[in-house]
Amino acid sequence: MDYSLLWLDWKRKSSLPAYTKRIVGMPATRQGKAALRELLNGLKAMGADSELCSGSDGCPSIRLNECPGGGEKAELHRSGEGLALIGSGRGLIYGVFYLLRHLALGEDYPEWESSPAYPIRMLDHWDNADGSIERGYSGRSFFFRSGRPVCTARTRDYARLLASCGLNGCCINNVNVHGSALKLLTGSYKRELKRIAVCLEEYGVALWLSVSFSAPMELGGLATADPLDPEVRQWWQDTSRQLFSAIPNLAGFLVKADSEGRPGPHSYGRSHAEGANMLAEAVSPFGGKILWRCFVYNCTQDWRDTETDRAKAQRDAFAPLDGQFRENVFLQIKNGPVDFQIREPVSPLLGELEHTSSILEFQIAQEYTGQQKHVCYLLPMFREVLDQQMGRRADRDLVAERISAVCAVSNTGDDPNWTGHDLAAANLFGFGLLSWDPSAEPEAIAREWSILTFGGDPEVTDTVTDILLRSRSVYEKYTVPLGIGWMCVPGTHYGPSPEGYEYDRWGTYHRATHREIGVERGPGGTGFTEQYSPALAGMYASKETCPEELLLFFHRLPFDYRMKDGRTLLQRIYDDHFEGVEEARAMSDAWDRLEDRLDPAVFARVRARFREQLRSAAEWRDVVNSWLYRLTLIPDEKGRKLYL
Ligand code: GCV
Repeated sequence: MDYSLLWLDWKRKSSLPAYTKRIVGMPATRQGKAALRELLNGLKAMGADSELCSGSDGCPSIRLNECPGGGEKAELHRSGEGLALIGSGRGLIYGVFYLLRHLALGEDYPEWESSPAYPIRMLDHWDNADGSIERGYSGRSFFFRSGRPVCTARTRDYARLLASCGLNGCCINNVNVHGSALKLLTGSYKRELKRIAVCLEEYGVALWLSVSFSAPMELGGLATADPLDPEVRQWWQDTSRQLFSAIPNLAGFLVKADSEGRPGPHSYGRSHAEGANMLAEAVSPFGGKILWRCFVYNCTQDWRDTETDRAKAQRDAFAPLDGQFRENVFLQIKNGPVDFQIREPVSPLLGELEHTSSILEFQIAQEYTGQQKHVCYLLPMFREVLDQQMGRRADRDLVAERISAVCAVSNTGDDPNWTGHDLAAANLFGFGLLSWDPSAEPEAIAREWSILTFGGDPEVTDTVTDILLRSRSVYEKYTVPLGIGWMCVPGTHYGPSPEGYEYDRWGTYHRATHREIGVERGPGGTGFTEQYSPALAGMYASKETCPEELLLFFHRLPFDYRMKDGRTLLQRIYDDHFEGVEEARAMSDAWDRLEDRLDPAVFARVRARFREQLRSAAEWRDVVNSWLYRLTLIPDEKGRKLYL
């Protein structure tokens, strides 16, 4: 095998509870059998001498009780000296992985009765048919090779990894559908897609496909893709019927329409609701769902236009359509109003929909957060989003309670360690756990992931957990603190370029002059704050009550603005950059001290990534600070060097 099994590489335990010796129960379904196999293999790897028995004969045992149906609930109960694991085939899979994880953590008798918070918990791959991955930082696609989908042993291990942390779906191709990926809808690749779907299905992972809105023209030879055109509707219905009947376990389509140049209903004067509903109608007879992305904004903005505010675009486009979507449509909403920056407020659209299902989209691919060369543990950010009270309802008002599903842009590729940076796998694992239970604690997740991945050496666990928990704020400090965002190199989005996007068309401006920086988004500015409930709008609109870490997202401020601790805004930005680099160095040093406690190959890989992180962090510090110095001619109060 040329890849690792990440946290599923169970480590040998010096002792295990007596009940691990006997396994009782013979699940009937394919998923139940997979659960049993995982249990036996997992226990064996941990050193248990388990046997499969027809009865417990009064001895402690693990009993698997498979219930009919396909629900996801899992129950784990004490039963005498042993354990009973109860669930459908899928439930047993989640229960077995939960049990194995807890045995690996050295925790005996985990009582557990759990259902996932959301019925859809998935990863979105931005994999292209040629094997490249848009915003991929860990090798090439393991779903596509030379223009065709492929199913390999890795597909199965991927399904195991997903199920083991509670995930139940993946969309295997890029939302920007081009090249031979277009043909995934036709008969050309049905055999391969079926193999992938069947493979994923064994672990309860559904297959999703991204589709192009203009497929009826690109593939069907029609003159239009107008969603109200009878021939177009028929084309989608026929295509969906053929696809769903050929591919079991196909859950539906993901669509990026009228976004960043992708085709969509607007070209025909139709609304997003008309576009999405037409597709929803086509997949509805097969239980299919449509995930319709809300990442819609003007990407050809003139930078001199100060009226248009990209942050406002999604709420403006979709809130008026609330209630117009069919019930099998989910609006897919990125966590922030702009685009996966290290710090953004929560998307106001998440507080708007009362009659439409939504799926919250995170990005664990670290496009703007260090591209898996920098360590950046994203779970604290995800929890902040899920825990945000939107101020729109008396109850069930948290984002976690308002959404109906969750997804994340995947950070995996065919690198032997799956995620490029070994520590980035914590984001994959953690996103899974959080999608099952949005109240899961980032610190507990980090600790668990570290133990499962590196073994139980407390020094390693404490150090790795500490690095992970500090990493987001460290990254934020040396890159774009205070919510300013977008100072990265255009196109690649790696490394600093403070004015890289300033005079471009993407609507992401900070408009810095020698006196001030930031976009005013309060009522006296673009009015973006008004998109929130009165409580949030008021908080963000005032400089005094706006959370400091978002100050420059919401406000345009002079460089001599006094922060709460008395420093000027400029000095705070200088300081953050210096501190961020020092804190990155401290994380790297802490890793170095683990040298004798880790597998040498893993240690060396992560050390090399830390070297690059330190180089890049220093570059960010020097480029941003010297740019600010040249603009303002105000030196650092502490007399540090501010120019390259
Ligand atoms: C898949 C950002 C990324 C694009 C991505 C887009 C999206 O703009 O840079 O690569 O396209 O988001 O989410 O659709």
